[in-house]
Amino acid sequence: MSSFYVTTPIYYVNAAPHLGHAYTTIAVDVMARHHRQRGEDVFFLTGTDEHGEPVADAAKAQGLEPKELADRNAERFRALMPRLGVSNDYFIRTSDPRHGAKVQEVLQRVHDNGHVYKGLYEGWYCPRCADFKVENEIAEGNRCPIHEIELVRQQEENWFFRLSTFQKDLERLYADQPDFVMPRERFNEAKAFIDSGLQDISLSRGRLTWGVVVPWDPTHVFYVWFDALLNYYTALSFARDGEDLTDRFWPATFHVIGKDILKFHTVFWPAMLLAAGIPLPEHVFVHGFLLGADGRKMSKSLGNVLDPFEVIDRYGTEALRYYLLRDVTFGADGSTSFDAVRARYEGELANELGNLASRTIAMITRYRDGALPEAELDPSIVAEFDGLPDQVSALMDRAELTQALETIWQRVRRLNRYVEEQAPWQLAKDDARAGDLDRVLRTLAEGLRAVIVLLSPWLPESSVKLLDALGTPDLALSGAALDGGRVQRVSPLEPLFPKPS
Ligand code: ME8
Repeated sequence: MSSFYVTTPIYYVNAAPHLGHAYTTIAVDVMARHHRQRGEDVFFLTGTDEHGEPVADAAKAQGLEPKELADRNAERFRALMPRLGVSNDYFIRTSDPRHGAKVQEVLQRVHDNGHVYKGLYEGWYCPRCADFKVENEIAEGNRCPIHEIELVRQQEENWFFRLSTFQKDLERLYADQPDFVMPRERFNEAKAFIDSGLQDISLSRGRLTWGVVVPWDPTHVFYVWFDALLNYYTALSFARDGEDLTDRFWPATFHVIGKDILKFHTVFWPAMLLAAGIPLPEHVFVHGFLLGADGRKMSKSLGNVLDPFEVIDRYGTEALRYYLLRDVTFGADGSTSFDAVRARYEGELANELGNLASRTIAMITRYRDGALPEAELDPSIVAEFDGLPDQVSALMDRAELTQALETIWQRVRRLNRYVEEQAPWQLAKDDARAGDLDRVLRTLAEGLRAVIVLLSPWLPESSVKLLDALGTPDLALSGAALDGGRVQRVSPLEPLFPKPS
């Protein structure tokens, strides 16, 4: 059985979860569920990034110890997962001592392999990113381009990682593996960063105590980014009691991240793994940014933030899952708004999919007492569904989640047009056309079954309800082919996407 290991970034516990966190996590959940449908051995990891300056500073501002703030906010992230319908296999917290011990073990190896030295660092530092910025990353007015705060000039004696010695290795990686970073635009961005010449980077911080202690120099803690990146690797060694999953799932198949943390995942991370002698992940998929309704960066002060909990309360979890991956092409930036959620919910989930499901079940119930007679499927629809599961899988293999959803949705629309073209209510009036009605009803039932199996990663709850009503609970992707003969008897179905009260 092939394995599929997929991760989200681990989120900073300096603030509460927001739409951006929900977005990446839902996307990864869709990928994990799709690969489970393919019968693969799947592991889906998410969690929280708890060390370092961003968290220490936020705790201090609130008069808390960093661990207190971390405990409080990690719980909020953990509680978010079931609310989003997310099926993660483990939730890692980097304050877990088992993570710390493994980080020490791996970075000690990097040290022993000769990739570490002590030196003096001076540069422009963003405390919110926990990142020293290189020249082309400094915005006007000496500001952080992400947080828009003024950068701080910092100088300190640090342990350094010899990133520069991996220049050739990374160039070769990018030459040999054009799908190491996806989509292409992000690959080019990462490659340009490498081509501009790599400089050694700080591996430890001397001023900070909230972190994993450097084993060969206990006056330092590791720079939070290396501690954080290593979560993807360390989690496998302790996620299951008494079992080490590393051999089963490493290397990771996909790290999915936002474009704000590209450099860490596409440059620092592979170099660090090479230095430790650990195999590299297969792909890093970099998605874009969700923006406010006005197309500007979401910000509380601009009042343009879409609140995921408001969406869930009004339209349900699946509306949020569907909307985010439908309205904003996964990989690109896109604006978000409550009105746009409403439009997708009413126009597509309720009127297209919900209607198709309720009409199909109602007609089979009314005209055939709920029992579906044997009949050949309509060849025109069979042709349009031909190869569909493979097409969807191919798109999902490249994390093209929006295109995959669109490919399935075209069939939802096709089936609705089929109802209009065939007008089963007319056929039902004419006994001589009973065979035609059987064919239309069977084609609709099987088409509906196929689309909902394919849609189940996006709409996990609705698909269970609908497949239950069709009497065919199997979610396996192999069953999404339209070869007929599965649905035998339908049972009543509550509206899948009711009008919110
Ligand atoms: O960077 N649009 O954590 P973080 C889309 N701890 N996605 C967004 C977003 C937006 N407006 N805002 C946030 C960190 N995200 C580090 C990561 S990984 C080893 C350590 C998502 O809490 C997106 O996935 O700032 C982004 O990369 C991530 O949240 C940053 O989360």
